Amino acid sequence: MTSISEKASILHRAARNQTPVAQFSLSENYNLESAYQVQHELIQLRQEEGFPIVGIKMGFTSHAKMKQMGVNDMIIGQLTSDMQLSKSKPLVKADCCHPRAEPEIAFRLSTDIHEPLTANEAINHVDGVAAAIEIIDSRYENFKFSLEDVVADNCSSCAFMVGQWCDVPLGLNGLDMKMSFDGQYEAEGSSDAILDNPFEALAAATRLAHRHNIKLKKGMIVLAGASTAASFIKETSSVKLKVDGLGETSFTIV
Ligand code: 0L1
Ligand code: MG
Repeated sequence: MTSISEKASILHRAARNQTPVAQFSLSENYNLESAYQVQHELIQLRQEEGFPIVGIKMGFTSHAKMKQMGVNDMIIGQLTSDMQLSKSKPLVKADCCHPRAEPEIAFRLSTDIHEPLTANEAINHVDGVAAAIEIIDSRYENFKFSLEDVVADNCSSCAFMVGQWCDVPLGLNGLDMKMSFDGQYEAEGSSDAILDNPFEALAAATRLAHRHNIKLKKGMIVLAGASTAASFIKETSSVKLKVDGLGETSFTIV
């Protein structure tokens, strides 16, 4: 049985060397609480490299994905500064194992949050909303994992791109989200697929952060979850997402 620290360093090395490893759950049982401890140690290793936490991401926020995984709750991962892409910081494919892109919506927190909030309360703690693309990349062979494995692996977090921050609207339902690879349509979904209402994903983030001892601080980014299944990035050199009412965002891949 590998310890919490060993699991964290195995996953950290796998990410830094782009060499996927066998999922732990094939050879041992461990619980969700231990998995979050691994995640915390993994994030500590990134912080020791000089990359602070800049946000969190929600996973399994669609009912279809929860059903596919046989789980009935979401998962939460942590975003560090090295994961954030920009116009001048492309995704370097050689730094990834087998990346996939997801169309998402991002929130920016306007206050620290110390307790679980409802969706109606959470809306008062954000000062920006934006179109966002998350790049997930499992550190496990064949992108296969148990619930505990994926939580330990920081919920497959790899990179993310956030568009221009917009004022927070009263509702985020029914927004069409279209993702294209190299100008070609790749996937389309509705913001309704994000837990029926992206503000509910924000509320769930406050609940899971509180439960798993993850701090939510003013200025942090919250990725609310995907509106479609993730798309494999193969020979792609640019990814763009357009969200009704929130504009568009894009990044390049080298
Ligand atoms: O929703 C997500 O960001 C994915 C969470 C982890 C599961 C996966 O890698 O598909
Ligand atoms: Mg995601």
